[in-house]
Amino acid sequence: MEERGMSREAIESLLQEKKLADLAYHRILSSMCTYPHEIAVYAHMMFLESNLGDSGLFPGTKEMEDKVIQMVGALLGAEDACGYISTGGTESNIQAIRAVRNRKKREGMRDMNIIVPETAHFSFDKIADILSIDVKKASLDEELRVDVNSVEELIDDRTIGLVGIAGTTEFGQIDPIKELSELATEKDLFLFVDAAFGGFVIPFLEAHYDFDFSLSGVSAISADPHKMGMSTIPAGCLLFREKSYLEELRVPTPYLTTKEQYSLTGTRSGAATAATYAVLKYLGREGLKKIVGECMRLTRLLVERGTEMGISPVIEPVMNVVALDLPEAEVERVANALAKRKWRVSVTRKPKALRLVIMPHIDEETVHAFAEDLKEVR
Ligand code: 0PR
Repeated sequence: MEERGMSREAIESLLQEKKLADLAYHRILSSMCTYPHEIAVYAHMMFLESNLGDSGLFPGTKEMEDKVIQMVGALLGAEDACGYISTGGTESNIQAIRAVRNRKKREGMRDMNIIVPETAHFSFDKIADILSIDVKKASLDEELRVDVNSVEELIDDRTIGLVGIAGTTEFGQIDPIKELSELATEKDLFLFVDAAFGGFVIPFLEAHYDFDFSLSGVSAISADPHKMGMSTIPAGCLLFREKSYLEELRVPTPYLTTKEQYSLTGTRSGAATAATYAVLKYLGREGLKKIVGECMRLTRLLVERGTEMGISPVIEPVMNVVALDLPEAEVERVANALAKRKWRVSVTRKPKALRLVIMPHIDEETVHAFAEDLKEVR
């Protein structure tokens, strides 16, 4: 830091310069984030100083948090679910598994493991490290859903929980949560559904998928408002069916205005909570459904354009994620050639494919412009 501060104008121009270096979302097809809705931005700005880490000082924000948990719980099949607003999918994943780990540790269990699909987000590798548990990876079926037989084979007497993904990061696939729920019930295991991406998509799709608390074996769900919920970063929702699991995360906070805390972080943005509250209230289910509907229409359009040039998707898209099946040796070259044309795409691991996420910042013109460039560089 310099000894003397700079003028406001100088700072503004510095900020402008940095803003210009950042990419605008409109040609980004690799991200699960998007521009937050205008009403979310308005609410975020209004509650910038609000800290849910000491929520007794901000009872208005706390009320909004409780209301969001109730709204999202109802959306996901359990109006009386309990939980809190986290910083996003990674924190929610850590905390969901930490809750069951703590429960089992209290009961005297050691050397625990959980079983996740091979497609699980890399945050589960962090979980293995932070929580000192073994994270076993179950194999997939041909449609890139977790193979429930493989999950069952991996269960042993040290297994404390199963994880299913409703909206996989790379392929947007939904695991057979109903079968996992039955297995979890039969084996008396905790079942966590990572719906960080799918939580605000699946309820609004034309097809029906069982993936939420309406399945009695589902113990906890994560769904991120800062992905398809149109809110600001950082906003994730962690929900438990039973309060007793949330209680496993309780830490006494002697000198704060509240006696306890459940979150992983201490100081915690009330702004993103206000943003989430505002945008969910503003859009309602109808508004979210419209957004998802448009993303799905454009997803189908992109698949059509691909098919016209002889490129098919690895799986028929279930949600607004498309993985285009190019010859393995070609994928990186095509991704790089697209990058030269200012598109941002990503490449999946297994199978290797060109991954495109059709977020709400993508419009029809953009899909066509992208398809034309793809046709030229492939
Ligand atoms: N669970 C699933 C299924 C996810 O897809 C993700 C993130 C997480 C958990 C973790 O969520 P947080 O990143 O909120 O902690 N999925 C994207 C990914 O890692 C996130 C992302 C978003 C990546 C924007 C890039 C980007 O530009 O690919």
